[in-house]
Amino acid sequence: MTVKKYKGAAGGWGSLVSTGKHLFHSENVAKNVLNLLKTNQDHGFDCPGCAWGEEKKSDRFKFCENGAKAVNWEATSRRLTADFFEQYTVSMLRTQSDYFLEDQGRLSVPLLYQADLDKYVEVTWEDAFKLTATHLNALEDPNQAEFYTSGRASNEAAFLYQLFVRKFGSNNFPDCSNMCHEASGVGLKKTIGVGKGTVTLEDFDHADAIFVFGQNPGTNHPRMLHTLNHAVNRGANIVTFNTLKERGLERFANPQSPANMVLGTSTKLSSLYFTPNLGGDMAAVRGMVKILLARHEIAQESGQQVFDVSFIEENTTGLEDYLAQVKATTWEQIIDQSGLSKEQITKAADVYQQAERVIVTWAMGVTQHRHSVATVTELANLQLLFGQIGKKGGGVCPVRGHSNVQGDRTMGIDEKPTEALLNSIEKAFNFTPPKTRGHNAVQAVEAMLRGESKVFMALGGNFAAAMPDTEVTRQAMSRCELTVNIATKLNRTHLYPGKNALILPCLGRTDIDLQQGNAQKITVEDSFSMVHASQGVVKSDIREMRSEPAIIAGIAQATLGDSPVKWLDLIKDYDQIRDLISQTIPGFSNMNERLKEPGGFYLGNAAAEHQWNTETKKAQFQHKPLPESIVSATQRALTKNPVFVLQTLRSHDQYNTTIYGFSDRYRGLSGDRHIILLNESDITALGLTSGDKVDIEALWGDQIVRKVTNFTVLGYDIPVGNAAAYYPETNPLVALANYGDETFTPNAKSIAIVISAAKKPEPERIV
Ligand SMILES: Nc1nc2c(c(=O)[nH]1)N[C@H]1C(S)=C(S)[C@@H](COP(=O)(O)OP(=O)(O)OC[C@H]3O[C@@H](n4cnc5c(=O)[nH]c(N)nc54)[C@H](O)[C@@H]3O)O[C@H]1N2
Ligand SMILES: Nc1nc2c(c(=O)[nH]1)N[C@H]1C(S)=C(S)[C@@H](COP(=O)(O)OP(=O)(O)OC[C@H]3O[C@@H](n4cnc5c(=O)[nH]c(N)nc54)[C@H](O)[C@@H]3O)O[C@H]1N2
Ligand SMILES: [Mo]
Repeated sequence: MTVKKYKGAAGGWGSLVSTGKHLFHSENVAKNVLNLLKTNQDHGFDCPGCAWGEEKKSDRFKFCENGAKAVNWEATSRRLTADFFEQYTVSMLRTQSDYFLEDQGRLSVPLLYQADLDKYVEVTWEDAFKLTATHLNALEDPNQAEFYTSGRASNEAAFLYQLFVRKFGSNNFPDCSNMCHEASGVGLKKTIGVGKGTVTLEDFDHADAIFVFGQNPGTNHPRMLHTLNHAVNRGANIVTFNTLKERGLERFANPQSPANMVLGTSTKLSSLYFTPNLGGDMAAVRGMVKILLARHEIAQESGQQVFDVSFIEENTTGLEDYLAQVKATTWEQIIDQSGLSKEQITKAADVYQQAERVIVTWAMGVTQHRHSVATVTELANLQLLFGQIGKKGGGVCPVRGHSNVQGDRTMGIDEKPTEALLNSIEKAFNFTPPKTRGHNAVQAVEAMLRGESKVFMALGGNFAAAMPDTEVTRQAMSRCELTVNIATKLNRTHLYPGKNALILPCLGRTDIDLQQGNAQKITVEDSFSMVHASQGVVKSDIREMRSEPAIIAGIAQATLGDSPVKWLDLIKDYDQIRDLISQTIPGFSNMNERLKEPGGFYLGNAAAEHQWNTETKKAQFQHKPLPESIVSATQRALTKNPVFVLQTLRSHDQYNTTIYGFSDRYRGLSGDRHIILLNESDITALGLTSGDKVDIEALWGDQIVRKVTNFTVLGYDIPVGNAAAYYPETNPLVALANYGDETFTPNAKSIAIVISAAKKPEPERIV
């Protein structure tokens, strides 16, 4: 395998050709073309790809290449039935790749694990619900069950789920958000009082500069490239901080622009592109603030100002402590940790200062480090100094992952619910929900490992593959008395059943959801707090599949009876669920009526209106020192060999744990996912050559050896000392206890590792 530089721009013909290939693969071409045309249209379904918002202007694409993959993989005509398990035991399936599991098509009948046969067999829905209810009701304490949610679940499904779990008596809501943007929520809440982004999509039309940190939109939020492209065409500056030179952030060709497509032209997106060390963003931003502070102090001498002093005075607290912290941070620390020079940081500060309106966006490159909350608050501090929060064309924008992960939280999927939420549930449903904090994803695994939690239920997702410390997580799952997975496709989690296990096949976004003969819509919330309806268009061969709300209602009815609501009546018409949401969740009053507005409705953002929902009722500057180092001295002391910092990231051909193929097109990589990217000089220093096989071992400091073997090392444009490899293959390297301060988010982007020549050829790969 080699690295070929991708010469095209992101988007362009490459993405159209690829979209066509994926349409073909799903064996459903006609239907899928229909699907694409209805994705994110007013009467179609919300793209299950990502949480970027919808452009209102009709000249803009409503779907992207990777949205197309997500749609087509879901809308495949292949069906997995119980016959499949006549050929395979669960143990046999463990030796198959994730790609193989996914490729078996949609789950179409409820399945029950039979431990003696090591197989799943068909079961009726009624028996599946009964078995679940029996296990749940047999627990000594409701907190002995874990209720996971992955961010594709609709608002309606999530609302019912949390109501069921709270009435059952627990706040154990491990959530994919715990592995994702938790730090954004925690950091923003502390600083500006709202744990969500403050901008709308329209703000991007007014920004003078957009700073993009730790994010690969070309692959993960392709519709964002269109927004950035429009901003550049207006003359806005894009400044990127990314450890890798991501093609999508360098150049973009709009597949819908005749000039771009016929003439082969493209737009240069980032006017400045910096490649900091992994975990170096906080230091880089601290450096920018240090420069801007010095300029502010000089300006003040002549009665001028660089910071927005009146905004700061009116709206904030904590400025002095923060500026003292900035002054205490040395340039030596800043340069060493960021890996950027003072000149580079000065250039970034220049663009920032010259822009009247600035948006700062970020994703996993910021949120999956130990000091992620501190990095998020540093970004928010910067924006506060210049009064950017709430300004038209300015603000903070954590770009969410799953298409409804933000909405699920809004609906109450939260292991640490607010008083206000619990009070309104009590008022609306006349029972007292549990007040004690529940388990997040890491705590859920720990509780299952200890044997304390005995039931694991998942509303979507692929917990056993997405979570760190793969072996440990799988052991935890296997120890359960019952595991229940509500899913569209077979995945690795299903291969680690508890003593009893169910797989319950559900409808996806693209499918028509008929209840009482009427097609139902569901709703989702995007990264910009816009809530809109989504309605499936595919009249599939749905066999025994049921909708997520119907499955939750079935389980709830079997477990709790008609309490606190008549579950089965509710799902006859989802308007009724929405009426309950209107009664319970702030911002959703009159929901059914407001959904009729084209494009849905805006939930609003208090911080953007300068209402600060913090303890002091002001925006609060935070004042954290930089982390001492990214790899601790104790970790370094564990080896005499060179230590690298590894990030685990997504290829262009995957959706989280779903692997579509083996081409990481924009990075010029294809054929194999078991690779590790290193700077060419680091490869030489290790006595290796690009293309050699290596073993990778994590440095954590407990007794467990965390190792992956036989990866191909490849020379790449990456800063010295940094490494990159794909997730989920490298999840065995992340210790369960290696999580962020204040978040419990696994540190998937800063894993201390050592690399050595491979010891022996590996037997066949499992994942
Ligand atoms: N097609 C597709 N779309 C998706 C997904 C998918 O898997 N496939 N997943 C969805 C989900 S759940 C999420 S959360 C998002 C994820 O969206 P991203 O956050 O874009 O996903 P990652 O692949 O983890 O990419 C991290 C990016 O940050 C950079 N980076 C890593 N560490 C650092 C750092 O310390 N500093 C800086 N400056 N840069 C760094 C990496 O080089 C990479 O470009 O995408 C969503 N959309
Ligand atoms: N090392 C490392 N680990 C990571 C990350 C990383 O960057 N590095 N990223 C983390 C992040 S950001 C996230 S969000 C998590 C993702 O963690 P998850 O959300 O748990 O994982 P997914 O791969 O998105 O889940 C895919 C499965 O969801 C099911 N599914 C798909 N659509 C639907 C649907 O409509 N309904 C239902 N019920 N099921 C459906 C299918 O069975 C499919 O196999 O992984 C995290 N883990
Ligand atoms: Mo995510």
